[in-house]
Amino acid sequence: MSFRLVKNRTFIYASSRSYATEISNASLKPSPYGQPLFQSHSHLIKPDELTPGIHAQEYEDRRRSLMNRLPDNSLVVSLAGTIKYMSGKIFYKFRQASDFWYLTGFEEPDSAVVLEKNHSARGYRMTLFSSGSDSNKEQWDGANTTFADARRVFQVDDARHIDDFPSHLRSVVHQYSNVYVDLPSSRTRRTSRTTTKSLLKYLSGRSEADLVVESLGKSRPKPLAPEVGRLRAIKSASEQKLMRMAADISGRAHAKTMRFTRPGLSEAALAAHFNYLCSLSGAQRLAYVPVVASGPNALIIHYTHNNQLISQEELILVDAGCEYNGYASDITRTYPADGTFTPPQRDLYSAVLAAQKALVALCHEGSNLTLHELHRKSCELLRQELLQLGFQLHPGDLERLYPHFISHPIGIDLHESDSFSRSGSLKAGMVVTVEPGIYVPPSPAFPKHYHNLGIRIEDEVLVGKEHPVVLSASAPKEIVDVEGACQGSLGLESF
Ligand SMILES: [Mn+2]
Repeated sequence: MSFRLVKNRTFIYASSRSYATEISNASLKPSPYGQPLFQSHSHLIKPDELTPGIHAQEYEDRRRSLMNRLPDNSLVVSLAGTIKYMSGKIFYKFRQASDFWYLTGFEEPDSAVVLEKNHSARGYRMTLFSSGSDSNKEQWDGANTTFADARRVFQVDDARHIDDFPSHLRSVVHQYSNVYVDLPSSRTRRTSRTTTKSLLKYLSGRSEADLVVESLGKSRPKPLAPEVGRLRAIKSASEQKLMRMAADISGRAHAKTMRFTRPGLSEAALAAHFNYLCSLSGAQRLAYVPVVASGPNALIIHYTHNNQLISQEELILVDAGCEYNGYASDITRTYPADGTFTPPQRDLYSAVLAAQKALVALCHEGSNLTLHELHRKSCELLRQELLQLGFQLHPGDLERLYPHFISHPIGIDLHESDSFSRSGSLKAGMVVTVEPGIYVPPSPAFPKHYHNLGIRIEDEVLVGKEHPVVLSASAPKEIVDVEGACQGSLGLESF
């Protein structure tokens, strides 16, 4: 039966171009490219796409929008990520720096791009610096993008070796009165004072660095992140599609992890199961270290030890999401370990759920809300719900029960908040989380039957003109659906 099917498919494809593609793919192992391209990975990338789901033209549009917004005489420098090491020479799987990736789609470490605003038809000149091909290195790590491919595939005006970066910068920087660059340590540790010298040490590790420091120093660089952040805040149609897919993969993994859960298992087993399901669906990694908190562990907001055992009648709080084709997802669900909420668990869950749904409904442009206002609403709603459950709320009590913020923007980064103002109104095309929670410490100030319950419900919401779209809808949220998923009655076979 299966043999016949394969033969039929071969017959159908034989007269089409896709068959030829399949044949040529087979001969492209190992891939001669530095990252997946249609020619080598047609199962991941369509012909016009530069990275899965995003066309080369969209990358061009992003750069153009950035350069159009900047004043004349502007120079933009964006730096790729570097490989991080776990210990000695043992490296972590590489993830590209977010802004660099947003502007280029280029996935190799130790690279940089320089965009010089000019009066050409394109409006700017793009120079990409990378490691280029190196046959010695290739035997160990596989191919890098050649400079010819950088010009052809990534549409750069000039492709050069990263070693030429400092001298190039030095030769052009004095021509520009506005230089936009983010210094590496400002991306990782915002509190530390960064110097231009550390940037160049990082970039080149060469003695001529000091000369370039002088050049940059005179031009007083401005931060690039807020400029790119403004563009990244509004998601394009293709970004929305990728984010929906990321949230859908994570949502279904939540549903299946509910089904997988039973008392006696470890929190780590649940985390592993979630991770496995996301990987199986094509996610490249988890977007963050997941929280799998059983019982009172849920009172620790960022509980990531995930190393205890699940007991009967406990709630499990899972805050987990995958990264898919460059976009993060972020979902929290809280559910009963043995499949049925106890009455106090059900009451507290219903309270958080009612508030969460009311807040989600506000996430459209028409309500003209800022994130600060959404947070104030969440405090009001949760206060009302808690009073109805018999809580006596004295000053400071609500902050104790609900100690975190309601929302953050999400996209390429899990928290796209660094350059996002909580005082700006929600605009169509933004994606934000809505994540109220209640965490009841075992204090005589609060009703005893709610002690040690921690509940958070978090969805990802695409802000619309007139209504919100919940991207994480595949994760069960209503009590009947959560209990159904835990007990195995929710269409999980469709995973
Ligand atoms: Mn979140």
